[in-house]
Amino acid sequence: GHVFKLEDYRPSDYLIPATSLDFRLSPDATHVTAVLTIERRGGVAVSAPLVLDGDGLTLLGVAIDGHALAAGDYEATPDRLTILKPPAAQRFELRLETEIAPSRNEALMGLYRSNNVYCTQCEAEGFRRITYFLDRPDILSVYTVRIEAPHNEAPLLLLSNGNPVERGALTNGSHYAVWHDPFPKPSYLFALVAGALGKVAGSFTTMSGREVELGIYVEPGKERLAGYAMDALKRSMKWDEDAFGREYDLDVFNIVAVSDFNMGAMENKGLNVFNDKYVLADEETATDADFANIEAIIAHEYFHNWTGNRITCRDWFQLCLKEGLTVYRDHEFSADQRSRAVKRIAEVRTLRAHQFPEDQGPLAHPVRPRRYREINNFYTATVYEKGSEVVRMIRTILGAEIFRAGMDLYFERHDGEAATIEDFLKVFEDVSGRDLAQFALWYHQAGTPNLTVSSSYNVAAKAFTLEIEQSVPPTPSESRKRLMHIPLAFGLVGADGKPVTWTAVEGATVEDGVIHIRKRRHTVRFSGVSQRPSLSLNRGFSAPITLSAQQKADDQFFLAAHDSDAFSRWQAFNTLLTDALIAAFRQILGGRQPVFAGRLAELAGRIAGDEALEPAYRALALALPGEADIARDIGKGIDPDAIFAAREALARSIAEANGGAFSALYDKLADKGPFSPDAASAGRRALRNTLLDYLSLLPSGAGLAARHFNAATNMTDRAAALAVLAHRHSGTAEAEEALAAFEARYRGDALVLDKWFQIQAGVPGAKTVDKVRELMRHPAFSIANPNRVRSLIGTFSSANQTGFHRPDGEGYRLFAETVLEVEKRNPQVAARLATALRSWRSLEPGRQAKAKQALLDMAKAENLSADLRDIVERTLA
Ligand code: B3K
Ligand code: ZN
Repeated sequence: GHVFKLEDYRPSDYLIPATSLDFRLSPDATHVTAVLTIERRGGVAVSAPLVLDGDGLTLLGVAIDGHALAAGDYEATPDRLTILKPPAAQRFELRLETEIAPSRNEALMGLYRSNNVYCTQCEAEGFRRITYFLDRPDILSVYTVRIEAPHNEAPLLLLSNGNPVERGALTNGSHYAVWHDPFPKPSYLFALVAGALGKVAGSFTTMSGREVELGIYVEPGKERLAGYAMDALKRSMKWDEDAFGREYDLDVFNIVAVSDFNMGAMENKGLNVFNDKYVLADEETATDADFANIEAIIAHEYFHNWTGNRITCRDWFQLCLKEGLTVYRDHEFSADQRSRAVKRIAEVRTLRAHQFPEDQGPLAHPVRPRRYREINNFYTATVYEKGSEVVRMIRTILGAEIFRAGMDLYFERHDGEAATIEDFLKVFEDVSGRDLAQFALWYHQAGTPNLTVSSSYNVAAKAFTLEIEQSVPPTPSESRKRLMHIPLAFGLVGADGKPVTWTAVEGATVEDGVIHIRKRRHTVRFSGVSQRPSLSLNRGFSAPITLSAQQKADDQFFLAAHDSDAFSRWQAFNTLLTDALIAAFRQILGGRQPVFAGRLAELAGRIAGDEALEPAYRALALALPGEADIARDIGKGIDPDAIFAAREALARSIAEANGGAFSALYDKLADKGPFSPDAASAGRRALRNTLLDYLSLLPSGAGLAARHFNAATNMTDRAAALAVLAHRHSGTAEAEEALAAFEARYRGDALVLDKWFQIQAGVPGAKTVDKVRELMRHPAFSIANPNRVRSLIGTFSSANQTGFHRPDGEGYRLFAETVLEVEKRNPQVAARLATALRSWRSLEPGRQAKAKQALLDMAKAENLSADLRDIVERTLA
């Protein structure tokens, strides 16, 4: 396939200042008339052909300025329309008629039908499946959209971007609506929705006193499940005014929930389209994690109105300009709405679980890539999550006030434009007077930097010295790396837990608790240090790096109990757990029984019972590193069965040492009073469910989990108990009964049954492959629905280490078969699934060979889509 390169960017010869679309909707033959005002850019030769993008289109007619074109005046294929000799006038009107079949669109890109509702998904290149266009983000156009549909096809509702202009009934049994969006936007932000949907209405008064009408549209009958999303939307609108001075700009803001969607949600101007999983919630059907995700994704899409829509991207290489920045904004929002410390720990866990393996494997790419074959494969953890960390580092380096001034300048300078990462960095250079050239490598260079740190204390000289060395491991096509600017937040902690002071420092710039690493090696010497401190490093996870610190276990234990930085305190305990797990893994491989230091379980007990700590924090601290986390930290020669055994052994040793205390605390934390999804209540449930997980390992643990399941009054507790039963007591009567009860209770509720699929796909061990095969034949399963596929196959391949990596390769075989089956309909979802094999080279040789075979089997399949081919070939390279 074609390789797109950043350096090949050049502005288009033609612009499209205005676009008028007329849809006559019909499931099998939707008629689209596009009237495009085309403008030749100044200086471009009159002879320059106008080349428009298409994708599988049927052209019915083409006219310029009212005259149908003759056969020799244009060339049309399903994927391209070339106007060979455009008029000499600088401006002309191009009229196109195309016909499309939404009902047969299973790729869920462009215009499709979900549950009898027409909807669109245009990012990144779906608009060209609707009409021929200059389908690139730097072509900004003002859209007017008319939608017409028979009443029985799309009763009630006809929506598009912008403000409603007009609507009415026609004599032929159809009705129509006209929408106008005054803000010029790229085609990827176009949206249309039509169908029978229920509405939840709300309103928001903006900071300047304008009234905005809010609408959330859901499947009729599900309106009462949209209340939380509506509340999250209002809080998001307020927060963006308070935190960034950003006001909403249209008269209406609509959100539509659909049940077939390739990702989480989409920020179309004034008309966000959501996967219903991220809208619908009540305590009976949604977990606390679901509530938190809904809040975060509603916020994320809303925040795109400024970071993405008002200021968009010049080209798709700049994707992180909108995504990394908007993730940063939604992280800050959630931190303000909930607990900042807990949110930060959860973010870092996600980054390490998803971005680190990407950065350390064959799919590694810079936050701003320079090459792609299929842009849909670059909506990655690197672009999103690492992209957010890079913005966070800018704030760390400049300070909150200058950062805000930079953001203000960004909005002022680039409103209405399609911008670049260089534009973004320039505003911060301009407001701060600093040179960010070295910092910019965070955008340009792939790979997770590592810092090796050792420290020494000289009593006589009262000097504390750090030896710091940076390295960036090589990544595909980038073997030599340049030195990065790494803002390393730190603290020196005294024996009383208080900060240790120093009088002078040399060897690096140190400002506001941050050491600025810019060279390969720094010897940082603090003088006037009156006692040997414990060293707290990368506080708040100030930089997305790995640390190889020669820290004594005693210091880690001390920091795990006393560090004033909540993140680092969590990190210290997590590092102790990881070290113990890696040692146990090696003992198991060596045929020995793992042994754990008693003080680890003791500290776990102390953290669990520490009333000074938030319950949510305690829950996160007690959650052992996941099997994939442990595998990543081990790095190579991975035997998932040995990792599983090590983790179970540690969990058991913690449970056995703390049984009585955990049990008492478990009883004390039982929910009293009515359900509330707020962060504090969710934190108590999280802690109690974490304790249940430990207690279930003790005698009569299955009975306890079954009681928990039966007594549950909300989905958080019910799903947690079901997971404990299915994962730890698989095959027992208690587990079987609970699974059956859950299925019976939620029969007919596809979104909730996804949890049932997910839990079963996650059951550790060799038997799960067959169970997954069986569940694929369950009436609630559908290979055409992305949520179903992700719940069953996605969970199995990315969250079940022992099941997926079954030594005989049966898990990989099922996986490869299913990915190919999915890809016949939906290449994008198939390609995303396929990334589950990205770390295949870190497996032990036997599994490695079988995983490779599965990749080769996929590679040689016939008619492979560009999406899947790109992932499979890069993974094998
Ligand atoms: N911008 C969309 C993602 C589109 C993915 C296209 N393959 C959602 C978001 O990040 O907000
Ligand atoms: Zn986004």
